[in-house]
Amino acid sequence: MSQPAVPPDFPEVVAAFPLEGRLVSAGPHGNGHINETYQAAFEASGGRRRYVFQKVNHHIFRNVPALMDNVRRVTAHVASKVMAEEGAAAARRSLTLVPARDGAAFAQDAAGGYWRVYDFIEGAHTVDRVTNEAQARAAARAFGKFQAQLADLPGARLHETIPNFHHTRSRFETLRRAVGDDPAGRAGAVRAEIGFAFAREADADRLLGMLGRGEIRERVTHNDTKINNVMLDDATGRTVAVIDLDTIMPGLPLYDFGEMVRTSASSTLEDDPDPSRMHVKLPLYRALVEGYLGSEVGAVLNDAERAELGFAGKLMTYENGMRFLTDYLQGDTYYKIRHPRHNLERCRTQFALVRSLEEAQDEMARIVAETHGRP
Ligand code: ADP
Ligand code: GN1
Ligand code: MG
Repeated sequence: MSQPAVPPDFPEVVAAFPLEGRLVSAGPHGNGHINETYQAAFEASGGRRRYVFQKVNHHIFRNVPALMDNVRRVTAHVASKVMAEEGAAAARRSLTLVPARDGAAFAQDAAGGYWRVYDFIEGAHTVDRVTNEAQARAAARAFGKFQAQLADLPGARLHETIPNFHHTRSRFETLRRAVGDDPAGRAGAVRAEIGFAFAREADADRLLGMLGRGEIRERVTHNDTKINNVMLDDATGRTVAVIDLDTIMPGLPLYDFGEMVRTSASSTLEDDPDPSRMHVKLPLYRALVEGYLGSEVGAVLNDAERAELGFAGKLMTYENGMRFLTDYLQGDTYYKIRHPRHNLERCRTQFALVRSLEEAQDEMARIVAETHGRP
């Protein structure tokens, strides 16, 4: 197999960071939808060492210096907590930023692109789909613990790296505008999906209403708790570190839990082209509830938040389905796609999961009540 590509200006990017040794290999890495991720290996006197180079998508993240300020604060805070708990073994339990030669948390290339470097977390991997209950429980425990670690983050309110990121009313209005403008001429062919989204408009306001009434509160949240944003140990399968910190900002814990349900209690991949294969798997849902409420965040959540753990999965799946549909209508400007119907297929599979979650609401409520759902 030939060496996979890196951008032509990669050597200049590498030179902006004080890394020891000679670059011996580099290539694309991971499976994210947003950033460009590469791994690079260096040969130095002390041996071989790998790093992750990421070009942050600044069309999506409009203020990268602010984003990197969040990342710097969050990685330092989490590292100090993990260090206090685990000592030297903590090195791979959180992302470690490598500052650029000028001390900044990122470097810019000649075209104005933003690059950052993390230590490579060795001996670990990510999965795009949960395959067993132990994995779901462990991922939920890791994300729950991570949220609890951020509960006492010192300093000012974090920057909103994408304004209104999980503001479902705003996501709904963006979809409505895309349907009206129809810039790619695709709306006529997706009336069923548009109708599905519009029929659930009231759901868009449910958590926002609770927030407005003070029943639930804003906290520091991860906001992208997809299963492939937690690294798992190659040997034991245990969770190693929560990654992908770009959307850490003020949010609702229910967004994080809902995103776990969407990606970790579902029967197939997010972009399975056959929506009939997609449904909620209740044993995985139970494992998520147990892992999440059994983690340190269990002591942080109030009763109103617990009561919405069933709805949260539906809301985030609905939101993601709307976002994929919006991107399809807008001509595929946001997510990386591999073929022209990719976003539409993702939308259909998400909406199939919404339907399945609706059918399972009572049972999910029972599972929450049976677990640690009551104080
Ligand atoms: P995106 O926002 O595009 O999803 P991520 O930060 O999640 O970007 O990175 C993409 C993938 O790269 C991850 O799913 C993971 O497999 C891998 N990855 C990211 N950071 C590291 C790291 N520090 N060590 C090893 N692998 C990593
Ligand atoms: C994106 O970056 P990645 O692939 O982890 C997206 C999430 C979506 C997800 C859908 C910044 O996540 O919000 O839920 O795709 N991230 C951003 O797979 O938009
Ligand atoms: Mg990711």
